[in-house]
Amino acid sequence: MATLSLAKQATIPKLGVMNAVKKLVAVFALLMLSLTPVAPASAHTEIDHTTPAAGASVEAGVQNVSVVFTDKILNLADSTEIVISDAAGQAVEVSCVEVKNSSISADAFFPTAGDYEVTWRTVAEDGHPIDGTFSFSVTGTSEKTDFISCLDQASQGNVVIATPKAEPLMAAENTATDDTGIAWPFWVAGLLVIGVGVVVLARRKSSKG
Ligand SMILES: [Cu+2]
Repeated sequence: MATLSLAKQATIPKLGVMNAVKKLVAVFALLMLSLTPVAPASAHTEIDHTTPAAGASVEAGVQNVSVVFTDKILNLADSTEIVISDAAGQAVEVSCVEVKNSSISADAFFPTAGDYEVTWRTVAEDGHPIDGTFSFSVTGTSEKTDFISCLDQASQGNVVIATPKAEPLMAAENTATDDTGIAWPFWVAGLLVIGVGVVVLARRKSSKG
């Protein structure tokens, strides 16, 4: 028995273990290369700016609320939505919702001071659904006198009226999110390779001692 185990040890030279570790590192590097999305010639659509700006303070009354993207967004049926909620989570009435070229825009009436959150979703020109939220605050108070419905403009040109929903969307990210389907296999593969590496090193140590 003792001789067998000794013979076994002798057949695993240190160099072999080092080569195995090197191979694992190489495999990991290849995995990283194949799984890391290569930046395409045209980057994914991102937010250029919003109005009001995130964190900004605006006066009570009618305000235009918009999300302007770096690229065109797709004007598909029911693919775009913008919901403005007050601090209590109640949806604020919006009007004149437009999806045009690279922006989502709506008018909203803000009667009282407070914090408001804008939740939006749309589809980027490359077909990726994108969504996000941003917040701003309102100061002062205003009477609802100058808020005119723009619903009549629905049939004009490429203006689309998105029906605001009472419930804000579940998405709670501050920035535009893209498809992240590539992230989890990357981490699973990484952890697997690290795990195998640890086992190999542990075996090497135990074979030494
Ligand atoms: Cu994209």
